[in-house]
Amino acid sequence: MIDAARELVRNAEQIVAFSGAGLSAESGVPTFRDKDTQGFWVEYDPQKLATAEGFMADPQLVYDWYNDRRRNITGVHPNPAHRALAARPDIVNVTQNIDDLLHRAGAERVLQLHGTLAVDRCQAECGHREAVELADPPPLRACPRCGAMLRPDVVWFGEMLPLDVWQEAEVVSQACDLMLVVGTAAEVYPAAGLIGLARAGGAKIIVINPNPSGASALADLELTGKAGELLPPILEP
Ligand code: BJW
Repeated sequence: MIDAARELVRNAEQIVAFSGAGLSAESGVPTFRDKDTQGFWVEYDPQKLATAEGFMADPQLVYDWYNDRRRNITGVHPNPAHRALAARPDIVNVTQNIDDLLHRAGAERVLQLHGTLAVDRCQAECGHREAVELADPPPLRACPRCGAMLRPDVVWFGEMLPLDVWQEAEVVSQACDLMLVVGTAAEVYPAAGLIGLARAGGAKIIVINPNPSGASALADLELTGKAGELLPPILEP
């Protein structure tokens, strides 16, 4: 299987790596839906923590949860999967992850579909944004421009993905001839729809995941295992 994957990689002209929480799991960042690795949604209610309604109902709870995640991320490091992707500047990374581990590994092209922990923005969408120190994030506070609450610059359920990032992700997914689908349950849309888009455009699909996922049915090759163990041998020259 690894040899077959290496062959597909060797023959590809444009590769997109579409990733999810499983990419950062071996760094110690919890996933969302895994029962065996204490996924966030096993313990917490996504309606309370990952919706605008949840934030408006209890902004302190939601903001504190994201600040905990910000601090946790500063204590972890890119794993071999991040480094293998970063070592290939020809690969476009389209990720659902809001951490900075691909960047820290040195990846040059990273499209973050669901935003980033490193920025706060105005919940009332007045346009104000500010960078946040991940190791020492600020407390919940009002927007200096309009007085509404500031919130993490991430995409919650029911919200649109950042249009420029989404459009670029659509273009590269349609144009690629190989998509590596790494560490995602492929259940959240519209992000998961990029896999079908790539396939419809003629791309081969390699799925890397220890478990079956929403991408399994679209896979030309499904490698069962951890990203940190499988990606380095597949991507190394
Ligand atoms: C490993 C591993 C190892 C473990 N190696 N692998 C079409 C159909 C159905 C529903 C919808 C639809 N279109 C829209 C929807 C609604 C909704 C949705 O998709 N719901 C589904 C859950 C049913 N989508 C939305 O609301 C989106 N917005 C939208 O559609 O706007 C349009 C609109 C707006 C307004 C009006 C009208 C239209 C927005 C979705 C935003 C998702 N946000 C979150 C939180 C972001 C911030 C944060 O991080 O806190 O994004 S939810 C959460 O899920 C997070 C993730 O990015 C996302 C994906 O999760 P992921 O990465 O797949 O993680 P897991 O945990 O699920 O899976 C991990 C995988 O790794 C597993 O498979 C493991 O096996 C594997 N793994 N260790 C490799 N070592």
